[in-house]
This record gives sequence, structure tokens and C-alpha cells, in this order.
Amino acid sequence: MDFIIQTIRAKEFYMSFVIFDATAISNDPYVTFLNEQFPKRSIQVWPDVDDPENVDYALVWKPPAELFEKLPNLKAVFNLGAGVDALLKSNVVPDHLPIIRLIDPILNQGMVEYVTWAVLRYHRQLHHYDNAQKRAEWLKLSPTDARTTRVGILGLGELGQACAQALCPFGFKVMGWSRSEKQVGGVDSFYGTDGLNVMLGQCDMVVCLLPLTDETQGILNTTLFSKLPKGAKLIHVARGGHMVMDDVTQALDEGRLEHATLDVFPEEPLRTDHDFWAHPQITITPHIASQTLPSAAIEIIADNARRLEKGDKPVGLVNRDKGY
Ligand code: NDP
Ligand code: OXD
Repeated sequence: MDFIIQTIRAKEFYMSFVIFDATAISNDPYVTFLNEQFPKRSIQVWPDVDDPENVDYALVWKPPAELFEKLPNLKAVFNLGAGVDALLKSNVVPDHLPIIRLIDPILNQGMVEYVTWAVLRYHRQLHHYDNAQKRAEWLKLSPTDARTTRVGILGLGELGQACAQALCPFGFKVMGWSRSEKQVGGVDSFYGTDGLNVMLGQCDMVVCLLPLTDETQGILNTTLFSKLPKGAKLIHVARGGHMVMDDVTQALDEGRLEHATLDVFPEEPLRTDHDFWAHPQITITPHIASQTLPSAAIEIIADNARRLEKGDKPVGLVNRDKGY
């Protein structure tokens, strides 16, 4: 046993990491927390890499192709976020390398906070009170009943399930749609095309938490909106590519959608002259529904790196065929 532990420690001693987050203000926090986890190991920030042949693990968000061309002996790639659509689409990661996405309770918590805020805001009609305040109008609306308010979540994975479970205690009727059937306490599970149609017909609010894949690209379109009860609300926190923007505008104009809370857009940042910014029935946030927290992410990645060194399966291994 001592020998095994010593072998693992010895292997860890040689573990070497490269970090690159294209959107981070600074990669320093990742370096600091990784150093705490693996003191004295080689931790470098791309492109300043002294010994490219010896790098074992890359921690990346939107990396350049060159990174993979110049690091020939990588053992695995850690995605510094939950969604791997950009990484898979860029096709830069060699086929033989495992990609591990971020499954992190702190990321779940961030999404739970955002989705709960958006659902409660609609439930308590605060979007109407926000607009009334702008008109200096003392508007008093009839109260709504959580027990008759139905929330449907597209994507009942890590984030979708966490949000569904957080909404149940408020008394909402919570439903979720996924590829496979789920057993989540208090949540009605729907799957397949038929399941989607049945669920949509009952959604006063629909939350999108699907991964962006060939199958889900453009799913938030006129066809989907036409299946919702009139006046439904949309909370979109997945990826911009799910949403057909003109169809959102049309659904709002026709009253199919009453309001939309949008965190993600096909082109980010959203153009400053885009109509959505001033639309009275749209709330915009700049892709912040849940952001990777370096301290938390590094704990998860370090645990996974140790698993890989021991020959164990990491948590969050991406299925490239499925695209998530
Ligand atoms: P998961 O992979 O854990 O869950 C994805 C869910 O979507 C699963 O339930 C899966 O079904 C379902 N699904 C996938 N494809 C289909 C399909 N064709 N039909 C029906 N259901 C489908 O992902 P996460 O919950 O971790 O993350 C979801 C997405 O959230 C990420 O991909 C990312 O785009 C987005 N995100 C956005 C953030 C933001 O700040 N706005 C932050 C973090 C993530 P099954 O379980 O049956 O496979
Ligand atoms: C993610 C994101 O996928 O921040 O983690 O969008």
C-alpha cells in the first residue's frame, strides 16, 4: 500500500499543467489555486511554455489550435466551463485526447441562483413593476399562485436538475425534458419529441439549459414557441446558438411570449445597436448566469487529474459522439 501511495505521489511530482482561458481577465487565479493543489509542479500559462513535450494536462477555454499542435504529449484536456460546444466545434483537440468538462457544485449554485431569480421575478410579476416604475405608475396586479405556475426546463442534466430541485420547494409545478427519462424527486420527466410537445403545452415559463449540439441548434424557434401557452416566459441561459432571434421577436410581438430573460446570444457581446437592448419585454444579462470560479474549478480539476493518474475514470468525461 505504501508503495502504491509513494508511486502516486512520485507520479504527481512530475505532473505538468498548461492553462489558457481566452476570456479571463487574468489566468493568475488558476495558477495560484493549482499551485496550492500541486506545489512545486510545473504550472505554465500558454503561450509561455518552456518544456512543451512534458506537459500532461491542458486547462482551457476557447484555446487556439496551436496549443494542441505544440503540446504533443498531453494526457487530457480540462474544459474550464460546463459547455463544450465551442471546443468541439473548433475541432482543435486531437481525437485520442479525453475532454473533461466542468461539473462543479459552485457552478450549479450560480445557475440555481440565476434561474430562481428569473422564475420568481416572473412569478411575482416584477417585470411589470419594473416597467411601471419607469412610468411612475402605482400599478397593483392580482397575486399569482405558485401551485398553478408551471415551469418546464429543457435539459435535465447537471444544471437543469439542480435548478428543478431548487424550484420545487416554492410549490411550482416543475417539469424537465431530456434525451433519456429521469427520476428527479418532485419533477415530471419528459423525453423524446412527443414528450417535448406535451411538456411545452404546459409551460408558463420555459428555461433552456440544453447543451448546444447539431440536434439542439436553433431549437428556440417559432415552431417551439407556437406550442407554448399564450403569454409564456422564456429564460434562456444555455447558448446563443439555440435561439433564432427573429423568432423571439415575432413570438413577443404576437404575444406567444410575454417576456424573455436572455443571458446568451449567437454573437457575444450582443451588438450595441441590436433591437433587443431597448425591447421592453426583454431582460438582458451578459452571459453571467453562472461563471466559473477559479478556486472551485481547480479543486474539481485537481481531483480529476489525480483520478486520471490512478487510472480511474474522471467525472465529466465528454461523449464526443453526443456532443456534450
Ligand atoms: P449536461 O450535459 O449535464 O445536461 C444536458 C441535458 O440536456 C441532459 O439532460 C441531456 O439529456 C439533455 N439533452 C441533450 N441533448 C438533448 C436532446 N437532443 N434532446 C433532449 N435532451 C437533450 O449539461 P449541464 O447541465 O452541465 O449544462 C447545460 C448547458 O448549460 C451547457 O452545455 C452550457 O451550454 C450551458 N451553461 C451556461 C452557462 C451560463 O452562464 N449561461 C454556465 C454554464 C453552462 P440526457 O441526460 O438524457 O443525456
Ligand atoms: C459554461 C459557461 O459553459 O460559462 O460553463 O457558459
